[in-house]
Amino acid sequence: MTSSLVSARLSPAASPRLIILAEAVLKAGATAKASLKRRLVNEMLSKAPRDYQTEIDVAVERIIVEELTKKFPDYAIKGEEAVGNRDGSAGTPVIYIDPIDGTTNFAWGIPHFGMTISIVENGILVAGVVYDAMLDELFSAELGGGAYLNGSRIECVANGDIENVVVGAGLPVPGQVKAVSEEIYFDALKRLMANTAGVRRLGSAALSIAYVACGRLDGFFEDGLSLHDYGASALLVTEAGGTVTAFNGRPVTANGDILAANTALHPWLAEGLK
Ligand code: 2AM
Ligand code: CA
Repeated sequence: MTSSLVSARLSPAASPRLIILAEAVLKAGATAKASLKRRLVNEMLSKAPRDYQTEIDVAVERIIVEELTKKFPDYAIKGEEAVGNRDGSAGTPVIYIDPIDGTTNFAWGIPHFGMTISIVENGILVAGVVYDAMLDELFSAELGGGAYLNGSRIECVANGDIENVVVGAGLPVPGQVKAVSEEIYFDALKRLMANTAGVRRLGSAALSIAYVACGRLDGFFEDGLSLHDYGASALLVTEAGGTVTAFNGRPVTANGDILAANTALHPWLAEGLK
């Protein structure tokens, strides 16, 4: 895809480096899409119980790393699969890559996974892309530049009408919930089932949070995420006028408990996680 075709899918004011992130993720997306199929457990690596890695997680990260290493020779790289990780000198920007977010979906052949890259500069998220290769949907955002889906500006839908919200949430594997007790977490899910229009467990935190940014979900929470998973999408939500915090309503920490929602709904969701 030529640079001008890629640019047409971003903000008209997209920086050259956002265009490079988009080009890299689109290129890698073709490989991921073509490789989707049901895999058996003995065809994968288990990084930990219930935490899988397919050969495609690695191959796709390699494609992204090769592109970005050329274009950003002095940036640090932190990929989830550690294919080409490198440190930068103090103060250099850091590129975070999650080649396949929703690896369990991918490994079972379920066509819903995100591919995501973000840039953190001086500790602040400044740019990010999230790509759904199956639907060819490219989400992108830059700090202060708004959030976009395939070249159209997106915004959270300010809907706090509890009976008529749809909320995404992680259904945790054992040990994933740490920010609150499992009892509080499961009570929060029950509260959603009892009061809202529906709860969705889509299986990719990156895409679910991107869905909050464009209003397909009113809110989302999951514990135990890493910056690789949520960085780009968190920037999408804040640039789309939404709110992203830890479960307790304070700034997100390295613990990775993430509560993203439109601003009208966020306080009600935070109340349920107390
Ligand atoms: P991943 O696919 O890149 O591992 C699914 O619940 C979401 O949580 C995905 O975005 C997944 O990212 C993330 N996640 C974080 N820790 C996980 C774990 N231990 N097991 C499964 N998914 C995990
Ligand atoms: Ca992953």
